[in-house]
Amino acid sequence: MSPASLDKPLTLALSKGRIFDETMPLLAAAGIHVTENPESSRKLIIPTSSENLQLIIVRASDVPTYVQYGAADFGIAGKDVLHEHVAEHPGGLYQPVDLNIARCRLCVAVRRGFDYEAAVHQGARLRVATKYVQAAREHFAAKGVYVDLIKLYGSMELAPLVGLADAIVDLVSTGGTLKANNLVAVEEVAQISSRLIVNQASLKTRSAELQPLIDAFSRASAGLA
Ligand code: PRT
Ligand code: MG
Repeated sequence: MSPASLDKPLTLALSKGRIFDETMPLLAAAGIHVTENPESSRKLIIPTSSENLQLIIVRASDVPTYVQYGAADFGIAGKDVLHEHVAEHPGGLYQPVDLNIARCRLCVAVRRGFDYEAAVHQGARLRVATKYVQAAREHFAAKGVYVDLIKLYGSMELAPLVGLADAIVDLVSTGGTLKANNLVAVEEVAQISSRLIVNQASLKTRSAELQPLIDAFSRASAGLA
């Protein structure tokens, strides 16, 4: 769990796509600019206008791992990803700020026409496909509903269409993906946004460099609440 070595710039772990895009204004508010775009450049280590800060681009679900082990000093990850990560690997991550970016909802969804309420009411054992096994398990346990969870890594929307599952637990933002696949959201599991996460050792040994950035992100994101 050691922090990145002291002669290196601070390292911020991000995923490309919406989290990268929505983090750029927060960095700009801290006076930091990024000229390279990870969508077009294949670089995984991206410099910034600050000599003391570099970005690394990793899969969204790998961000907590890089930060927990100190390969990145800090990072930005969705609460969906953090919840699953922390359940399996508790400790080592400080989560100081809800950045209010990449907002969406974690929902239960079923095929249009499937009577979810009736199935739950009758105590039917539901087959639920999801990438968010931990959150799904907790949600259905709290409702007292028996489920068989099937772990998937993507394209959850397909599962009810081909008979793999009765329901899915997946992220919804515009609702366009559910609609295009003839699915409907029947329950909200959680409201999701992304949090800043910080390696606990880095926070102690590099706080003079980290704290001003944490404060700037915090101020900029308060405007998005
Ligand atoms: O894509 P990859 O497999 O590499 O990883 P990822 O899907 O975890 O990463 P990414 O970049 O897609 O998402 C990063 C984070 O953004 C997630 O962990 C969430 O916290 C957040 N976020 C916000 C979302 C969405 N909105 C979202 N809509 N993540 C995914 N989606 C997907 C959703 O899974 C569904 O397939 O978009 C689809 C639904 O979108 P709508 O607009 O059609 O409802
Ligand atoms: Mg994705």
